[in-house]
Amino acid sequence: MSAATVTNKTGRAFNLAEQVRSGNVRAVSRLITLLESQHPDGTEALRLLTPDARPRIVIGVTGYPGAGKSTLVNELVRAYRERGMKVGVLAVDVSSALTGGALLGDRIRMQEHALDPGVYIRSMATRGTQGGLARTTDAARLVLEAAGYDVVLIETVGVGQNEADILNIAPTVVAVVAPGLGDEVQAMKAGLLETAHIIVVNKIDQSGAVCTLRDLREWCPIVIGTVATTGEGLPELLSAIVAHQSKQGFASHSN
Ligand SMILES: Nc1nc2c(ncn2[C@@H]2O[C@H](COP(=O)(O)OP(=O)(O)OP(=O)(O)O)[C@@H](O)[C@H]2O)c(=O)[nH]1
Ligand SMILES: [Mg+2]
Repeated sequence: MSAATVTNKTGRAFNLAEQVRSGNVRAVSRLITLLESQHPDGTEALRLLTPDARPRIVIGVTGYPGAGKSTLVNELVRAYRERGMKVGVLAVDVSSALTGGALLGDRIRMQEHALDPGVYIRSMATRGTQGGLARTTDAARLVLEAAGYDVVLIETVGVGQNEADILNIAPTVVAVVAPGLGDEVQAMKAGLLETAHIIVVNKIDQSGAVCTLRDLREWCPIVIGTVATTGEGLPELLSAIVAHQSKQGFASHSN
């Protein structure tokens, strides 16, 4: 590689890193795309993004397909925006078996925030590689933090390896279940306990909610009932997130 090529490459990465740092949304998207395709410019730009010392809130939202993760994320975005914080959302498609429909659905459910310049929403595919969620999502989180997002919310379907991966990325993990799953909830219990710091039983407007709540509370210390479509239970969830983060020693500015 000639000296000119090296300089060119470093120059491009440097410019991109600068733009990201200034909060340029297009630069953020471009860098995440470069990172997804493992382009050397992306790797170099990421290296140049030294994390700053501001405290960030990083929350993983995992759980069963259709349990209401995106609706809940939408409500969390609203709550943090009301506190004047910039919010980044990474909706991670973890399996090639999932169609684009799920991601489209996520976008529609979060559409009310689409025109808000303080909110960045990105769907990401991990191409089914093991550890793909950890690598690319963590890099995207760093990009968002460098671009000045105070809160990063990561939505992923909780299946298999992804459950463990999300713990490496997000210091606070919220697992979402819906009532009436019966045996499925039983089967999930062990996984939930290992993965999640906070369990949300969403859709408590539906039958079976009391039973599911009671059942899970015997197992898990923090179980919160919500109706994501109306915002019921959101204040309790936000308090639980703050409590968990302060217990972990994270400075919290979400009050
Ligand atoms: N009745 C009721 N419906 C809800 C509630 N929360 C979400 N829903 C509905 O449940 C459906 C699925 O919600 P999503 O937020 O897309 O669920 P998700 O977990 O993100 O789904 P995937 O990303 O496809 O796994 C939507 O039709 C929501 O409107 C709730 O608290 N009560
Ligand atoms: Mg979703």
